[in-house]
Amino acid sequence: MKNILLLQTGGTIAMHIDQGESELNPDRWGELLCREIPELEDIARIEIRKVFFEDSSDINHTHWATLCRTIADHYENYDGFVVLHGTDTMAYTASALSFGLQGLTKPVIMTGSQVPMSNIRSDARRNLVNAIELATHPIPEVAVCFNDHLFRGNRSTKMSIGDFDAFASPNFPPLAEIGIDIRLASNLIRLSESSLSCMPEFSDSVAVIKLHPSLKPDLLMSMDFSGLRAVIIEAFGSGNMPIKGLYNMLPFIELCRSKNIHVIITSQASHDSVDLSLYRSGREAQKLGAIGAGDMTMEAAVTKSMHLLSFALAENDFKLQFERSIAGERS
Ligand code: ASN
Repeated sequence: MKNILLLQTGGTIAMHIDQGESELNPDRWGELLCREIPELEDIARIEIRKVFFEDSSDINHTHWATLCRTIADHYENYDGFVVLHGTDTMAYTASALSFGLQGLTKPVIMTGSQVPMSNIRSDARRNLVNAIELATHPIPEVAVCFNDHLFRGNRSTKMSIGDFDAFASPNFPPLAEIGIDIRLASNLIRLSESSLSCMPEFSDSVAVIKLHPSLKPDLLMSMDFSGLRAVIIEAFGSGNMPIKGLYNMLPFIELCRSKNIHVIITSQASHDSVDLSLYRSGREAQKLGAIGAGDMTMEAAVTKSMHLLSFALAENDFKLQFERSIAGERS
């Protein structure tokens, strides 16, 4: 029987409905789990560890670092890891872990739920049982298990607030589908030839700007640029932006570049890939040094920039690293 370490970080899956109120309750959680799902013991030998206990909106890069270190510290003693996490920022944490824990030879499966475990119609039980079962399989990746699907972590994104089918992986097929049997897409699962390398540092000098018609670049030009090392512009379509009159974004990109701030272009369309060569605005941005994010999710683009900025990379090396796949995050 495999040994699995279950890491608790908070989120709805850990909530307990008490007198009509949902509260994060770290102490009740372990007790509830053992009482309500005794059959977990038939799947694996499970040890539970509380790493922290947060609504996932309060999770930041320091929590990612703690998770990376916790997994690395216990790596030799377990066959797989399951991370219980709030759904709101799970895709960010999954992406961050994929960059912070490279060369994985064991599964790191993240899951959570839309409804607290103690609620009769909760999805927590199914997601947790599936995640633990998957952590016993040969899946040496950081992945998100939700509603009978397993997605590569750095390809996943939260799509729904109210649906049990809360996650999707718009530009990469699921790594597994869970029905009567578990169907692994073995041809898609990354195999590591190296050993684990834990890189828990992430820079927080990154900001995302979402374009919309009539967004005034003047507002952006007057912001405080100190402490900023990368700007991610969530542009339209294949990476397009206004380039005429009052709303021309190119002077803003030029200003960022003159301050050695990396400019990365992602898209508001989640399917398919940014291609800056397709239209004039993309080509102009590219000439100024903007980098296209390809088919990466926003979560992957943000965490990858934060990861790369933690190294003292030369300008061109940042671009080279950003444009290649480090952990299967882009095609
Ligand atoms: N607010 C919760 C969280 O992300 C949402 C959830 O887990 N379903 O922590």
